[in-house]
Amino acid sequence: MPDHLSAQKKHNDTFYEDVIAGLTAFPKKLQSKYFYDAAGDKLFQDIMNCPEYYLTNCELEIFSEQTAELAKIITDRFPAFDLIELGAGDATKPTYLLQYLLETQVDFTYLPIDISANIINLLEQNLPAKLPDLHMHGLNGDYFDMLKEARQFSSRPKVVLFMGSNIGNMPVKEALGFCSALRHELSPDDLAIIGFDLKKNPKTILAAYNDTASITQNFNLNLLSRINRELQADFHINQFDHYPTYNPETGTCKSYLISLAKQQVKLGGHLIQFEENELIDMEVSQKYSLEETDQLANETGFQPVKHFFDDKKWFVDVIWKCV
Ligand code: AVI
Repeated sequence: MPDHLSAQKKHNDTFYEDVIAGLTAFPKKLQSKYFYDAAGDKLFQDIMNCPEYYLTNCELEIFSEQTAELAKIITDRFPAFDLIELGAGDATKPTYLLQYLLETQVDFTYLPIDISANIINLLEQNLPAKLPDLHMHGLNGDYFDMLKEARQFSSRPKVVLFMGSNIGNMPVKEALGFCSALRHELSPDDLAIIGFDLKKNPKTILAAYNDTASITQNFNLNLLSRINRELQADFHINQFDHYPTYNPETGTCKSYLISLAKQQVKLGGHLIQFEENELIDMEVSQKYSLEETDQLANETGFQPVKHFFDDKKWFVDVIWKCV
């Protein structure tokens, strides 16, 4: 079997195994990393344009209005470095930083890492047209495998970007493990720039995951459509409803799909039974206080250097130094 086909098969097998494990567990659970097929990517773009979904604009404001200050923290420390972005997406936000670094003739290489080959290909096609002087090298694969690879071909100091509150899609314990693992791949004095969505008025947070145009609902339901299509299941999509929640005590925002009837779903050799009102746990989007982000740094081998806020102080990009 050609390499790309065997990689695709392995991906499908893992997807199938994860879905079966999740839907035979109690409570039922699906992993939000599977939201992002082509339709899911498009729906997420639409979410980012929803008036209620403030996160993207807040972080865009930070990167577009405080670019020089952000750059200075890096360039005061390193004359030359690698700027590594985890989960690069379309690189809209870091483009401000990339452009500024190029204009000020800083010596750096941009290394976007993404699990999606499609995203890396698009970046390699599109970014050189926007930023012709940019040195870039896209890395397609798992974050930590690719960080290891980056270390093998370059010994320059590393600045790792992990934006968009992607860290919020991990439960707090997993975020601790993630930050420790990230620290393990870096060297003393290297930097990490991480975007956290901050605790705020609970109604503002809940509205961001409960938009009036129902795009977030469709984003969640799209995973059931994907399972139908890719794993030959027979979910009746209109028999499930989106139920977002936010707990202001813990900062945990969670989305569920609720079965509107007692029903069963065929999936491979399995028959999955749903009771009426039974839930599928779909996604966590954890919110942090500033103190909690500092604590996360201190517990995982980093030291907070600076906090960059948007005007409303709804979002923070923290700069952490490896100790
Ligand atoms: C990608 N991630 C940070 C988004 C979030 O806010 O948790 C995904 C998302 N889910 C629903 N809306 C947006």
